Amino acid sequence: MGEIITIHRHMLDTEQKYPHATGKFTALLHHIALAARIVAAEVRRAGLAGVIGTSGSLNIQDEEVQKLDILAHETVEKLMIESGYVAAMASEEVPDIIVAPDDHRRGNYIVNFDPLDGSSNIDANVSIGTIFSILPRATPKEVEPSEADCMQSGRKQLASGYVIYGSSMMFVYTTGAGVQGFTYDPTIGTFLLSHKNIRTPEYGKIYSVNTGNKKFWSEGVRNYIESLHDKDEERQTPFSSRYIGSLVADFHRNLLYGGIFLYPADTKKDPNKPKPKLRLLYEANPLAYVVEQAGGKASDGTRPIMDIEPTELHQRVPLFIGSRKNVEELEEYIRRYDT
Ligand code: AFP
Repeated sequence: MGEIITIHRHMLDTEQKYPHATGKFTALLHHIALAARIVAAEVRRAGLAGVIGTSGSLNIQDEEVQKLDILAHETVEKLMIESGYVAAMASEEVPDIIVAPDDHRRGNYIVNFDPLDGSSNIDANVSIGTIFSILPRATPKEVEPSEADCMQSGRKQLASGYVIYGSSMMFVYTTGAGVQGFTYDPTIGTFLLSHKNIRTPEYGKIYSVNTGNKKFWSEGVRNYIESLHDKDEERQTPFSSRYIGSLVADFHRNLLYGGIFLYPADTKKDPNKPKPKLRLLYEANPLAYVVEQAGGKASDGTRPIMDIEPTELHQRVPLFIGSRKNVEELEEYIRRYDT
């Protein structure tokens, strides 16, 4: 039997060694893990409690909101505020930033999160997840936190990660010193270190993309995907196609097995203006930090995701993420055909 390391012990032992990891930072991470356990309980009870299904309203991305999205959002928001370590938050589910009350509960960290990613999969019992990004406060303490605090580039992240509610629940995160994965043990009620220092393969043979959008992609992306179907021993093609439609689940599988996840911009809605779908602050940036820390790469096709200076709170970006060499190959196709 290997050494049993709880998430609590790991965070205390490891994170305290880093300059930005104060006790408060570690405690904030604990509150995120706690929020995940509460959300997981709701996800598991969903069928029984009758909360599955759409609530009928639209979120600010014009997508149908499901009840669990709202529950997950409220759980994360409440725990972050009650932790006393957060100044402001941005969530996929609300149009404006959430500012912590100006009392003992206002801290100095910023948390951007997608409370329940892949929620359109809930009814089919497919894996879904929570994604988070932790930043330092950008504005001085003396002023009210503002959008500028949430709209920082990915390079400013202090920590990021995700929780996956799948056949088992996992908490995967980085604070800039590698990527650690913990699996929840329901018999003792805690996360245990199961995936120490995750490294993603340099090159993988899986590609994940919604090929239903193929006609609406750029020539570079179309040609790249086509090339993955050809037989080429050197490139190890044809690749295997795997697409769940739940970013956390698709990303997590590729992180472990190697490959590339793509959500390119497409002209489905406007033939003259390619539009991306995924959000920079609480989807692309946190996963980009994780993948870079695991030796992989995240790009919008021409530049690293984490170098993008945000211009909108709910900004969308093309996302190409996974094994380093796969992402570089894709970038080469974009350079050759789209620029
Ligand atoms: P939902 O949270 O609305 O289900 O969106 C999920 C998501 O943002 C991301 O998790 C998936 O990778 C992507 O959308 C799937 O989008 P398509 O259904 O357009 O392929």
